[in-house]
Amino acid sequence: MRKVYVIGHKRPDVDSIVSAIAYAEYKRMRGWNAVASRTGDVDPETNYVLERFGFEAPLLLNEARGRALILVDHNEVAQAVEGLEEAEVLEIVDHHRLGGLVTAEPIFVHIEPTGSTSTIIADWYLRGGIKLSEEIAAILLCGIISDTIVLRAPTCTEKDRCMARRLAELSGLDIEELGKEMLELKSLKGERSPREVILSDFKEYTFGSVRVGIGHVEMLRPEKLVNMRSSLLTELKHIKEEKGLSMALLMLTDVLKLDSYVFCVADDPSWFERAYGVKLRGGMAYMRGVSSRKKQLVPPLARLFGFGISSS
Ligand SMILES: [Mn+2]
Repeated sequence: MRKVYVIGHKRPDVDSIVSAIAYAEYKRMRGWNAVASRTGDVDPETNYVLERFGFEAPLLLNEARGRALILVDHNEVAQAVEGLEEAEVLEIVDHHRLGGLVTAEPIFVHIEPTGSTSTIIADWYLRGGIKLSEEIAAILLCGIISDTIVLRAPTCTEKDRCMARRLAELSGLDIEELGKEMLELKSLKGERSPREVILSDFKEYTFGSVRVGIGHVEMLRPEKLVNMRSSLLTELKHIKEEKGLSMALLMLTDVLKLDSYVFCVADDPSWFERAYGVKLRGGMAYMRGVSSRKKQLVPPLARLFGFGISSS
């Protein structure tokens, strides 16, 4: 039987890794030859989740040419494994904006604006009456907690809360306790070099002909990093040039206040204010009530630059 690789985005986070593991398992129980995979190293938060609940990191796939794939937790080519254009995508299960992928065949797509991909997969397990082990329930709960900042982010929906409660029951875990441990581990990202901070969770987006990169770090006490703003801005500028981007942003979210410091380097300095209605001061802005990249930083850019969908 043909092997199908279930894979999340580059620079994988907890949700990307655990969705791949749980959905591959779900597909295997339905008779598929599915293998959980990843493209990139696991971060400390993910590593903690895998070790605590007894899972190996998914198979590392640097290149996907000629392979059959199921994409979880992303659907944009710029965020996907190398060689995607020459791979066959069979399914997409995701909670992000549609990012322009084109396929040869009709495929199964499920995109739902939930707080995490783990929420969608947990729902399928529970509704499909498929046996959900304590361990899979535990890692799916971690996926929800990690993506929704312990159910507090503006992306968190009633469905996320409901799934989290049920998964907590099934795995015997306490959501707040687990959340506290994971937030501490997320904050470790803030102790790296400026380059590692920016790239630890860096996603690229295409809006027509404009390419934008946005790094996101969620942490306790982001002021520690704001104090090194000039070195962060210098490094952000390097990364923007290296990757040939028109604009590069770095979002430092305070996970207790759910506000963010946003750093910006752009070809046109007026883009930021036009998109967000906030003025940059010394390359940075403090944005109150902003903590979601996909819901609060990306849509204004899509509206400013256009979507690049041809109407002909
Ligand atoms: Mn996710």
